[in-house]
Amino acid sequence: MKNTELGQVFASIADLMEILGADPFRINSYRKAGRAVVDLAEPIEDVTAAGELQKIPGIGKSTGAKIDEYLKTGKVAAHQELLGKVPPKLPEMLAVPGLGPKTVAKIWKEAKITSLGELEDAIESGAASLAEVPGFGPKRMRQIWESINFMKSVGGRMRLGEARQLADELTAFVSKIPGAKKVAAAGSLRRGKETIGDIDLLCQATKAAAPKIIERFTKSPGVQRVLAAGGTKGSVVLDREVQADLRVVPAASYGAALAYFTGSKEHNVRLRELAVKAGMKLNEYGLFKGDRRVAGKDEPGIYKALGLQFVPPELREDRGEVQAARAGKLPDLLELEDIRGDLHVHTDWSDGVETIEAMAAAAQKRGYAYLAICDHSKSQIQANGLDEKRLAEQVQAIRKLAKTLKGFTLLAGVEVDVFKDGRLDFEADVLAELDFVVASAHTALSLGAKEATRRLIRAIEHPRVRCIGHPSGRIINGRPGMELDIEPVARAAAANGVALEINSHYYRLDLRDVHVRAAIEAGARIVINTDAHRAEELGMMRFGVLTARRGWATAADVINTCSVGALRKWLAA
Ligand code: DGT
Ligand code: CA
Ligand code: CA
Ligand code: ZN
Repeated sequence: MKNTELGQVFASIADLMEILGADPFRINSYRKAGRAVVDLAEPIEDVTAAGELQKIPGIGKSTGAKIDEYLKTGKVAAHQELLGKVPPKLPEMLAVPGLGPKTVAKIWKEAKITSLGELEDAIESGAASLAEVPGFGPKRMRQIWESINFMKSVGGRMRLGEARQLADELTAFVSKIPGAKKVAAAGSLRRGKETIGDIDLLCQATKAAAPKIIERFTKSPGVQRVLAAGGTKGSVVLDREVQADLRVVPAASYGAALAYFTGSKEHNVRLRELAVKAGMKLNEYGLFKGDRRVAGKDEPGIYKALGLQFVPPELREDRGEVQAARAGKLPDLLELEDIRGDLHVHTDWSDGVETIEAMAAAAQKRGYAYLAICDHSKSQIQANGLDEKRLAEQVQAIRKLAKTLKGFTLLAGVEVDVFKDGRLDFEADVLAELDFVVASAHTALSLGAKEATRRLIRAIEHPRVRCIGHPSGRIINGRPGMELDIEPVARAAAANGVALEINSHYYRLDLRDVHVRAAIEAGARIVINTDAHRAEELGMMRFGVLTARRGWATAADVINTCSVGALRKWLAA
């Protein structure tokens, strides 16, 4: 369906008209048409084919004709004409958070700047032409500069853990506003995606209370600019140039809105198709049979009325979950509470900040049954990696402490470096002294798929290795890491009793979701570790679990859901 594309065309027409100084009334009619198309529950193609375009509020004769034209030719001539009237790279400035058409017009007409690159140069060099534009004081310049940098560094997307933090703070704030009943984060954040474009919050309240809630929301701590504040929706830009939207909805449609704004867009499309087939209509207000709302107050009710199992948010990516839910074959996903221990943490023996005792105590406090201390090996010089002698001393210290701990198992392990060719930083007899061996690549991470796969398989085939740590070595928004051919890696892991790690740190989340699923399908076991370098980082486990869920993992697929007894058995095998 072409609703989103068309919505973008109309939004672009409106932006260009605004830059060119057209009649506000006409600009507004295109914005309205754009929203109407995007908000439409049915595919725009179907509505057009049924000759019902003009019935949509917000679509007039002229916008209707343009929809027709777009569906026939894939273009809108008037849009092309407008594009021809501005410098070709001018529209790219509109992508900078906080730069709207009016500002872009000023920058272009008064400072003669025609692209993002020129804008950066002008700010950097303190160009007088820009400083003379009204409204471009030093503060505004700095804001724009920060926006551009943020956009470039992370492609405008922030890491899951960072977004979670901001969203939790906002949610807590909004929950305390009088009249706010339920508050929840929706969008990609609720789905646990590794990066988040913007934060989507939902609040249940009466229509009467809504404007006041929006107004208070725009004054939340951390708000830098207010983009919009209406009767039921507010949009703000937070300190780190992240956008957050709050929508206030009544109780009767809270579940429908939660489902709609949780997405993904593609999952929503599948649900709507099912609804249409069943002679119903699904949108953010509810599931309707004619004028009667058959579901909408809660999410489970919607799935049920569509004849589906409840689909957990992490699965809503249109990766076969709707078909599975229809057949009653969704996996029973792993939960955070299923995790019984962490098998990869660091201490002050290498580059961690806490003692062995402190890490063990923190793990016990979390209710874990076991913990494996896995500090770095000798070639990790900058991380104060252990040589054979210090490793032996550490093993002694761990075993001594372990004897004193009641109802808790402390394992002596190591995170041994895997060299470029797949050999390890320690000899087999050194590794034989340990309870658990994590093998990780920390260098030469730009290997192509073939070499990387060979490298990891060689490490997997080492008789003492039981886990491959952060298999690709990527850093989200930092470096891409090695390309893995996950299937052969997972098959080798399965054959050799090696678990593939999901590293829970939100900088890594490695294995990533689709690799988790492929690895499980190839028969491999997964282990979810935090790689904590301080006690509080044990809390990163939640992100690893989200990633596992996005990879369709059940508790049985994950080794550290086992009891100590079962873990010991697996280790001995
Ligand atoms: P993000 O913010 O890029 O990380 O990804 P999302 O999934 O949070 O996307 P966002 O913020 O654009 O929209 C939130 C949800 O709203 C999205 O997952 C599904 C729903 N949604 C937004 N636009 C559309 C649309 O044009 N059609 C449909 N069916 N759903 C939409
Ligand atoms: Ca979002
Ligand atoms: Ca959004
Ligand atoms: Zn580590």
